[in-house]
Amino acid sequence: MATPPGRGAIAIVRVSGPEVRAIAQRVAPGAALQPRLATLAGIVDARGRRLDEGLALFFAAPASYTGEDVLELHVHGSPAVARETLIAVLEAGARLARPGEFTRRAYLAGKMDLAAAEAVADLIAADRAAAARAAAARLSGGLAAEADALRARLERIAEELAAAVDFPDEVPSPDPARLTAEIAEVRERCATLAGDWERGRLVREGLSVAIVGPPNAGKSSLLNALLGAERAIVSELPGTTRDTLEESVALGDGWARLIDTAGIRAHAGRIEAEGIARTEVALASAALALVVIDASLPLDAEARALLARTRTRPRVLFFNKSDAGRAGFDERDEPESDALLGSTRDAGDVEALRSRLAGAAARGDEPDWSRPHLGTARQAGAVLEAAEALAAAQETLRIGDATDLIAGDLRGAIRALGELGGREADERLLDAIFARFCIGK
Ligand SMILES: Nc1nc2c(ncn2[C@@H]2O[C@H](COP(=O)(O)OP(=O)(O)OP(=O)(O)O)[C@@H](O)[C@H]2O)c(=O)[nH]1
Ligand SMILES: [Mg+2]
Repeated sequence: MATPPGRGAIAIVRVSGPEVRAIAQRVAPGAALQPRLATLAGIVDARGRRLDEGLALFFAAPASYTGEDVLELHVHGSPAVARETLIAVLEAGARLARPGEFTRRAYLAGKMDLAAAEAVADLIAADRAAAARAAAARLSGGLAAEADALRARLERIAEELAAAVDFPDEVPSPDPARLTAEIAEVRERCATLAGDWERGRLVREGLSVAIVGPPNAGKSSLLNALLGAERAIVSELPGTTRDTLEESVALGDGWARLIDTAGIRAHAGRIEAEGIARTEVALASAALALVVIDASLPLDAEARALLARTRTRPRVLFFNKSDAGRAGFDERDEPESDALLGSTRDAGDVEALRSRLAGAAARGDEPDWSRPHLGTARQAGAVLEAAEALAAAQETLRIGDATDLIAGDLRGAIRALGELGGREADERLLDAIFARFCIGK
């Protein structure tokens, strides 16, 4: 099924492979299998019963999405008709596609590189316009071309080095200053890719905000207030939230993923301690910390410790429960002078906090999607690996070691860039990538 389950104007069943013509003759006997021509045809099941009248659209190999013969049957969008059509196609000799199998075949047929295939999955998964724009720009395959170009430059250097080692009398040793400059240029391009990836992350995933603070400070209440929904359990008992809980919320032009966490305290039971460990992970990986402190109580050692250790990172401070007092707020130190004082129960206070968060979310502007950019953590990992290997090569050259000693690092970078362009993908990697596709793609 190429269309989602449910009722709609049309439903599309798609078949790909060498048997497509034979299958078409069984399920849509009247269809003219002329490439790219939609014809009206009766759709029949294995017993010859007419299921529907629909459009048959045929693509002849290799000019199709998968590079194989492809047939699309467009039937009326009733779940029953769609299902019967699918069964008819299966009875005629097809089998169900595995997740992402159409795109996997397209990749294996050389129709697209791996980065473009991953962009297809991202495009389908995109739920915001900016994320869709980013994925759509990657369909054209600029990333693989960029990776190949960088790889080719490194390969030239590696060959030059090898020649100088193999034929020391004929081939002069390459000039280290020139090598350094060339490697620096490739590394620079890797750094641009990595930088765009970080900025693009904000667009794709939203700003990640970890709501942290001592138990009972009102973190879950704040999550609910920002969402406008009673999503998290709130109670007067400290230690209510045990596990992290994540919800998305629109923030000005951008959006954020708010992560409610278990309150941090030293003496916690076993389950609560496990929750606090998760809080630490959330805090470490979030772009922004939203630190919530009970303003009505004097600052205790734990609150002070949390304030101190979040000073060096992007954070927004909210002293809560202002309706009950402000002793803690008044005791705060100079680095906390920009903290907000308010209450989760006051709509105006929540709005003030929301605009403070929106300021942080908007700070990331959309990268220029027209230049090659990374789309997945896997690709970012490959770029970082290449950049690290190049940095090591640069360092070797800087301390004046023999130039041929950088050959190993160059090879590492070449391999990583090969992976980035999808040239060195093995079965396991392909399985992992295509597993996140939906069935009909
Ligand atoms: N007076 C007052 N009480 C509040 C305010 N916000 C939350 N509370 C109360 O504080 C208590 C704790 O709220 P929670 O939101 O569960 O606090 P938490 O930080 O998530 O707590 P843990 O999950 O246990 O770490 C509840 O009884 C809330 O009703 C506020 O602005 N003013
Ligand atoms: Mg809570």
